[in-house]
Amino acid sequence: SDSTVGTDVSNSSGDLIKVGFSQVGAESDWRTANSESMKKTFSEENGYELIFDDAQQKQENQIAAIRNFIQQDVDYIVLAPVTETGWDTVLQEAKDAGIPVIIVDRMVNVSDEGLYTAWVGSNFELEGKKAAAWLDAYLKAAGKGEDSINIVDIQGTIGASAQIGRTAGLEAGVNEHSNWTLLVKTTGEFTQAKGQEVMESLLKQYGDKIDVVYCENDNEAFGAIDAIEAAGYKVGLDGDMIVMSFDSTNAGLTDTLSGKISLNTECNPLHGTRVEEIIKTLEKGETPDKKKYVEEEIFSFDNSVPSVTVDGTDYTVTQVTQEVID
Ligand code: GYE
Repeated sequence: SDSTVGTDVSNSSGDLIKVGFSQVGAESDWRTANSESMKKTFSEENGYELIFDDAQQKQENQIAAIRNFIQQDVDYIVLAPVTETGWDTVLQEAKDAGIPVIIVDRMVNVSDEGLYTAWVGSNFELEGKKAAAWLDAYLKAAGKGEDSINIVDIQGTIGASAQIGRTAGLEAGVNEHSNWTLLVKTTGEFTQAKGQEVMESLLKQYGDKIDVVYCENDNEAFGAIDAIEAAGYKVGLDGDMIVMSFDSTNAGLTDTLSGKISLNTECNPLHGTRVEEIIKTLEKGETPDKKKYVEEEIFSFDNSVPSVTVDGTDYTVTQVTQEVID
């Protein structure tokens, strides 16, 4: 919740806390909601000066932004990393400057975990496993458990934790089913335009052999659905192809309600107050959790699968309604 918004956390001298936030870009609806959440929390009235940098999906821009934050002597650096690798040098520079680095959303893969203070975000592999478990349960409930199923994976930005985890979750599911075939994995870069472009070429290559289109975010799903419909096929559980997606943005859930997206696995973007909690903990001289996962739901068009089990834990599947979207 946003319950901490409005709390004054200015430090004792009355100065604003200076936060440099290096954001990935503006590639998706999820990202827009995430940027809004950060801006809302790190406002002047809440006691912050926010330096917001949009890296346009380029790591080199993020590295330049971090160096700039160091030069401006910010109190905290917040990084939403585009990909996992390649951060050691610049994070060492921040550490040498004595500036705590908080990682949000995707993770970094660094040689020394001491190069960042804390991370908060989603368990992307769990998201992928939930989606695969739903597909298994849905097909069985529909009497298609033994059918041969051809899947295409429209991946996110290659090397991003959200891509790595969601692809791995699907692959684990495919490995458990001798009747599932992963025809191809190809990136849609988490954007609608690329999702559409990629789907157009997949349709040319595989046509109606495709049973399931596993899109690693909502925007890719929007593009893929446009391509599928333009090619004359019907999306949905009673159609030619099942489209699965991640994020559960408003527009994504609207397409889930209409049945165009059959399953939407939530990824929560409202990290502003979560990052603020880490900063407040540090301001008190206390140690925040090194890694913190956000809890997330699963939304489906129909109610044939009430819950899924992943690694021994049950997760409720909620049939989407207009109230859920509102
Ligand atoms: O799923 C996608 C966005 O890293 C969780 O990035 C984030 C992903 C999200 O572009 O829509």
